[in-house]
Amino acid sequence: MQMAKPPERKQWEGNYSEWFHKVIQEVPVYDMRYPVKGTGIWTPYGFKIRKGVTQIIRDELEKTGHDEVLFPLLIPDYMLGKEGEHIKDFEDEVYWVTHGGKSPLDVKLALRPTSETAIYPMFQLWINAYSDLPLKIFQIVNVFRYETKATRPMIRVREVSTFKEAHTAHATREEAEAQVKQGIEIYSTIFSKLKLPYVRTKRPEWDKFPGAEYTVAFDTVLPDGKVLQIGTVHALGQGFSKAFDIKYMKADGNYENVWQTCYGISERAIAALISAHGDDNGLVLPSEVAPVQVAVVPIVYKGKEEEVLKKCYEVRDMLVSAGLRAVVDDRKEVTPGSKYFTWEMRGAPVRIDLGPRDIEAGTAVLVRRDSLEKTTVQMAPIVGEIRKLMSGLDDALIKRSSAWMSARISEVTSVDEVKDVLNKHGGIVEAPWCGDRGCGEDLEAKVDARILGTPYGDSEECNTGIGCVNCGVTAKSTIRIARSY
Ligand code: P5A
Ligand code: ZN
Repeated sequence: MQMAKPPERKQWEGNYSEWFHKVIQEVPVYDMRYPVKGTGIWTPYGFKIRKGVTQIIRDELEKTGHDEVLFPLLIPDYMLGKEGEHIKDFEDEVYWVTHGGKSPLDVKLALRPTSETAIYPMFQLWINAYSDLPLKIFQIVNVFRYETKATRPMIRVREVSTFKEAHTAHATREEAEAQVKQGIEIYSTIFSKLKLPYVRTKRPEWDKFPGAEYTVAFDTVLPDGKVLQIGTVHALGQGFSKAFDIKYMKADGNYENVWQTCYGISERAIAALISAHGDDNGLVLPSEVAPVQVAVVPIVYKGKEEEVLKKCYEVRDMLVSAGLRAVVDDRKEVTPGSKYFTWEMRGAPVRIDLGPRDIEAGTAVLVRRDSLEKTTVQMAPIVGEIRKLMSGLDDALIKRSSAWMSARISEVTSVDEVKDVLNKHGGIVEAPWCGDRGCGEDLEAKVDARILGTPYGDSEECNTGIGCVNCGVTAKSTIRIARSY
C-alpha cells in the first residue's frame, strides 16, 4: 500500500464547504440568495472570471475547428423522447413548460437538460453528403436539470448557466474515435490553463452518459477530499443518428448513419478553480483568468495625494498599454490595509504599492498573491518583473495543486484499505477489479463510495493477473473508487 503523507494545505481545509460559500459571497463571485433553489447570480466580478474561463474554452474549440452556434432552450416532448436510453435517464430531471398564459400548449416543451435532442434533428437537415462532414459545433448556454441530490453553488445547480456543449458528426467510427481523443486533448489543455489537476477515467457501463457507447470523465479532488467530475467526453456511436435518422450519402451512392461524439463542461470547472487555489485570504487566480492582474494601491500621505495618484495612473496606463489588466484602487477614505484585503480577496496575481518614497527612488513594491512575498523593483523594467511574478505564480499553482492531488491517489489491495484511506483523507483509491457490475455495486456499498471507472489514456495501467480487491476473481483492470459530489 502506497500512502504518502499529503502535503499540508491550508487552515480552512477542515471546513472547505464553509470556506467556499464564504469566499464566493464575500468577493463576491456568485450570489446564491436568489429565491429559487439551485440557481445563482454571477456578480460583475464573478462574471469577469467566468468570461476569462469561457474565453479559454472558446479559443481552444475554435482553434480545433468547432463553430459556435445557439439553439433554442425549448425542446418539444416528442423530440426529447426520441432516443430511448437518453430520455429514460433524463426524464426525472426535466422541467416542463405546459402553458402559454392560461392556455395549455398542444405540445409540452422541455427546458433543455442538454441539447442532443434539440441539435440532432437539425443535423438531420444539415447533413446530406460526405462533404458535409465532419460537422463540429458548440454552444455555451444555460440548461436545466431538476437535480434531487443536495444543490451547491456552481457545483450542482438546477439552472446550469455556463454549460458548454460540443457536438460532432463523422463519416466513420474511426473518425469519431479520433474526435473523442481530440475532445479529451482539448479539455486537458483547458484544465492545464486553469492550473487544475485531474485524472481521466472511463466510466463504468452503468454510469455512462445516457445514449452513449462510453464516457470518459475528468475528475478532480476538492479540498475536502471529495471528487468532482469537471468534464465529460462521450462516444455516441450511431445511437442518436439512428434515432434521429442522420445519414449521409457515401461515394457508392449508399446512405450511412453518421458517427457522433459530444462533450461538456460547466461552471463546476470554475468552482474547482476557486477551490484548488484559494486560501485563507480569499481567491488566488491564475493570471490568464484574473479579471485584474495588477492592482495599484496608492500609499498616500497628507499633501502628497495628487502626486502619488498621478504616478499611479501613469503606471496603470503603462501596464495597460503593455497588455496587462491593471487598475488603480483610488477609493477615497479607504486605508491601504483595506485595499490589500480587497485585492487579496479578489485574487489579483500582483499588487503594486506606490508611495512618495518609492516615487522619489524610482522604485515600486510588488506583492505576489499566492506567497504574499514582497519585492522592491526599479520602475523602468516593471512590466517584465510583473510578467515574471505572474508566471511564477501560475507555475506554483499547478505544481502545488498537482502535488496535493497526487498525494491523494493511493493504490490499495483490500477492501479495508479502501475504507481506511477514504476515511483518512478521501481522494481516489485504485485497486484491481474483476469488471463485474454486481461485484462493483457490492464494493460501493461496503465502502460507502462510488466507482469512478477505469484509468483512461497515459495513466492506464492494467492490474491484470492478480485478484479483484473485492471478490478475489482474476482482475481485468484497475478501478478507481472515491467519495464524490
Ligand atoms: C456532453 C455535452 C452531457 O450533458 N451532452 C452535451 C453531454 N454530459 S454531462 O456529463 O451530463 O454534463 C457535462 C458536464 O456538465 C457538468 N454538470 C453540472 N454542473 C453543474 N451543475 C449540474 N447540475 C451539472 N450537471 C452536469 C459536469 O461537469 C458534467 O461533466
Ligand atoms: Zn470482483
